[in-house]
Amino acid sequence: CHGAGDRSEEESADEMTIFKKIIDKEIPADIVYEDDQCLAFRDVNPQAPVHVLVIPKREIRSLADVVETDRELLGHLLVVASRIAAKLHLHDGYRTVINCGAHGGQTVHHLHIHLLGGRNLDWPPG
Ligand code: DGP
Repeated sequence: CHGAGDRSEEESADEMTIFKKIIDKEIPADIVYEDDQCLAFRDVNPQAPVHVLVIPKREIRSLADVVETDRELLGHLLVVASRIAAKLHLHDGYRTVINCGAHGGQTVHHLHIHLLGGRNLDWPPG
């Protein structure tokens, strides 16, 4: 998922990610939820009226890097996304997305779930 062909416009492979800096509170974010395992905050470049990113506090580069022992954490991220959607009144529905690697359009190499809602979303994505 992040081999030699992977290119990122925002980050090189081994740098500390911007999301790690948000977790460490080195840079500000509009945080909507936090617990010991994860953090959720508003996307700086929202693609819908509600656009929240749910991330694990542990650094996992992408969905391609998850292993069996990540099962509980990954499930927790989805449960949190569901709770945030309810809290933000997305009663008409919403979408969760995980971009992975170059073809998936991943630009930040720290696993994250996009939670998008508040408008009718098109399908399929571009
Ligand atoms: P992706 O393309 O799936 O890797 O999405 C990365 C998202 O992260 C993108 O929608 C913009 C968002 N983002 C990038 N930098 C920052 C930041 O510093 N703060 C916040 N809140 N969001 C960011």
